[in-house]
Amino acid sequence: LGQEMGVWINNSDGVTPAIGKSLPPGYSVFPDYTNPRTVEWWTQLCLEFKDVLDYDGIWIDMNEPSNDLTGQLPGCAANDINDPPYIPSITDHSLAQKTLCPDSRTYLGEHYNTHSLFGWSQTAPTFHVVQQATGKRAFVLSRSTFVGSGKHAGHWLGDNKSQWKDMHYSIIGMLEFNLFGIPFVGADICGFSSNTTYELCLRWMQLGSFYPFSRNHNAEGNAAQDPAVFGAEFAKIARATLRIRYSLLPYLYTLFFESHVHGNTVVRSLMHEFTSDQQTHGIDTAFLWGPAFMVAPVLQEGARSVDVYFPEATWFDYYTGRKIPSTWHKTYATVYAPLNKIPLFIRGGHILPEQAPASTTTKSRLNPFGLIIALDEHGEASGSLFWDDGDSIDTIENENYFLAKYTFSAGHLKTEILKNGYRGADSLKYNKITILGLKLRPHAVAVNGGAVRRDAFSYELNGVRAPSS
Ligand SMILES: *[C@@H]1O[C@H](CO)[C@@H](O)[C@H](O)[C@H]1NC(C)=O
Ligand SMILES: *[C@@H]1O[C@H](CO)[C@@H](O)[C@H](O)[C@H]1NC(C)=O
Ligand SMILES: CC(=O)N[C@H]1CO[C@H](CO)[C@@H](O)[C@@H]1O
Repeated sequence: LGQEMGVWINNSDGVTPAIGKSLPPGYSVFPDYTNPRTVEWWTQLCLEFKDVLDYDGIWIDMNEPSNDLTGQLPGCAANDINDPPYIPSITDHSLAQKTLCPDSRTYLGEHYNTHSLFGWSQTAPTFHVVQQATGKRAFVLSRSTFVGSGKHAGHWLGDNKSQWKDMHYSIIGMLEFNLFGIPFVGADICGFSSNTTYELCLRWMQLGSFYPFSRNHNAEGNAAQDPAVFGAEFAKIARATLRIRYSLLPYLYTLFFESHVHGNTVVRSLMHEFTSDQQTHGIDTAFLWGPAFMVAPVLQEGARSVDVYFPEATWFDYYTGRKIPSTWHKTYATVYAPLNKIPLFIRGGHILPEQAPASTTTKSRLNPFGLIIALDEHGEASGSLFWDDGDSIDTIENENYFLAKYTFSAGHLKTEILKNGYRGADSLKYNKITILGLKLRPHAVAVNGGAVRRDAFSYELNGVRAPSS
């Protein structure tokens, strides 16, 4: 059909298709998504494929476009466009390396000019056809992206290796892609090529639990690396870390709402939040979810502690809720991180919505909500919650969502409903409100003026827990 419709990238003659080698077993042609005819062809095939396999989303790969040969058959002609005066420092010093010859013809012009747009041009049509085929919000994952791709797809950081330095680089890649406007990003957890090890994979499961796009992915022929394969202890640790991710999903989802509407980053560097603190500028070993949640993973083999930099702010240990001593501010502090723990911190001044996790989000989204209220030095905090049905199209444009703003001040939590357009939120409850950083002993708690029973709240002062009576 593609041949009949003339949708391939052509050789420089403009009529014969470029033939290279992508995935095995045979030779490949390369659809030219800059051509409107190709979009028609692709749309038709994706719609038909829905009847073969009932998909929710489409993962588009090898779309650099990637080719196992240097240029298509029989190789690139010697001319100025294939061998321009300047070639960046790339493998084989050839622009055709692992792709097509620069003088190949696409609808929008020579491949020399459109190469970086191959993945981008495939992304929007894929997004639209997934929505057409499923009637739901599309999930598209693309290996090749360009400016603007974030509107239609997420991205994984490509074929990394199961090695400690690649795990570290993944933080840099994730921070960069958030600046590029492609916030739904992550690397292949435990590494893609070569065999992983128990400890690397465990530390990567912990870090990867906090990638916006969180996926353990392996190359064919490697030793298995899924979280169940290393035994019960490993599985228990991976499960615990993933449950933290899933319990904070309402916070993460709200950050995605803000990114979608205002262009904010979802994951950001410490520099992004503490710009005037020069010591934060070089930090690529820790990162934040939005303004308020710091992840400081272990990135070295054998390490059982992490040196964490705490910018000037109130910080709480996520696990204990205890305040980080102010003597640790603006300096690196050594934080204990045994194999079963990834250091996590909450920044005072912020309110994070949470929800009890479950094995799928279909189930967890019915669970009660909670709030983590982390107070700043003035005893204040604020935050918000965006909530909708999770998979219908254009809920923001159609105002089918719930949006609440929380403020805590002088011992009072106030919730303002800014948008009340999602009926599914009506039946949801809060069952746990955690306040970190209270300076005085709470004598009583009231909700909308009505006293809360003494056995429904407990508190801890100076590390001593007062039993609920
Ligand atoms: C490629 O060649 C086909 C004929 O094989 C033609 O229909 C199509 O328009 C050509 N496309 C480009 C971009 O040259
Ligand atoms: C990786 O593990 C697989 C499966 O256990 C094994 O066949 C392969 O030889 C290993 N590769 C290396 C480089 O050790
Ligand atoms: C070997 C390899 O391709 N490593 C890549 C893994 O992913 C990071 C980004 O997360 C790249 O920077 C590496 O080049």
